[in-house]
Amino acid sequence: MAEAPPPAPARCGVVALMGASNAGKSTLVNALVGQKLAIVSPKVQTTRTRLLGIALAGPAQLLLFDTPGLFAPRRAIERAMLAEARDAARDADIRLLLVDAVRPVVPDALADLGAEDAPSWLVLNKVDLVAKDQLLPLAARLTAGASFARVFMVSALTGDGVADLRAALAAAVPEGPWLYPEDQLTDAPARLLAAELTREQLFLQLGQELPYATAVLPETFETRADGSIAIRQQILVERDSQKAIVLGRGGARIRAIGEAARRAIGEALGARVHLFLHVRVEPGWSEDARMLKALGLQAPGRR
Ligand SMILES: Nc1nc2c(ncn2[C@@H]2O[C@H](COP(=O)(O)OP(=O)(O)OP(=O)(O)O)[C@@H](O)[C@H]2O)c(=O)[nH]1
Ligand SMILES: [Mg+2]
Repeated sequence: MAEAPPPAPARCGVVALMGASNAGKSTLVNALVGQKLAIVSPKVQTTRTRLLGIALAGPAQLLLFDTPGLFAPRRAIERAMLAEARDAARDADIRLLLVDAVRPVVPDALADLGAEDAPSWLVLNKVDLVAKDQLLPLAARLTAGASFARVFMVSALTGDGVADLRAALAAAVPEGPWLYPEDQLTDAPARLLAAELTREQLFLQLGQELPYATAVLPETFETRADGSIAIRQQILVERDSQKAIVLGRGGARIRAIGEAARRAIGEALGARVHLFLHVRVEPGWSEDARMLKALGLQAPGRR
């Protein structure tokens, strides 16, 4: 038998996905990993914490940080979200600036993100929605006066260009041993991913403003003897009136949210899931350092 060629040296690096809210960062992390980890919605400010997605590409392990979209923060929770994005950028080997090709916004905050020594790549996303002849002028405008090492055009939704981007990242991250086992896709525990999937339904099923008044707190997560998983979560709202809307007439809304979340969690965990949701009024949770910590966000000023 012929001897196998020597294996290529292992590579491993941190990639931070940055950009305006709604640019498609979470969709792209899922596409690069090849599995849904990060929640996605048509509303802005869906992602609240840094989420690690782990992708494999040949000899490379890519540690992809999905981050909250950048915007001018007002509430404590928003300052904590911005800090999450900044921290991810600081630790990165490569920063991807994701720009929605339909609404090409580059947040001001990206000018002073630090880590100037890490190369930044421009990724134009949602190219499925834009005529091809508009893309080159747009890329030229965005790169004028900026120092992007590379430019990519992708559709995170259709997967167009994603394999090229993954391969380029794999070739660009430094040589070094993999930091996670090869079958690990994220460092987030299953109970947190499950809470995020419930939060995704709040974003998808509630009106424009209400999702921002809500959070999902994981309570218990138990595997039963029959292999099914029983999950209890609290949905936090700020006021009684919001609780009434989340419950809906005769409890119809919370049932629909619970049913969709239960299905999504079951799919993600590959198990039968029993989901118990409890809506609790917690005035001022989004300003409460203790509550933000329980939700996986460090209160700003404490880091
Ligand atoms: N047509 C199209 N839609 C996309 C593409 N990528 C993302 N979207 C949609 O854009 C919306 C926002 O996507 P997200 O992945 O949640 O965006 P995000 O940048 O993570 O947003 P925040 O977490 O709020 O900062 C969703 O409705 C996605 O389905 C794409 O390539 N093409
Ligand atoms: Mg997101």
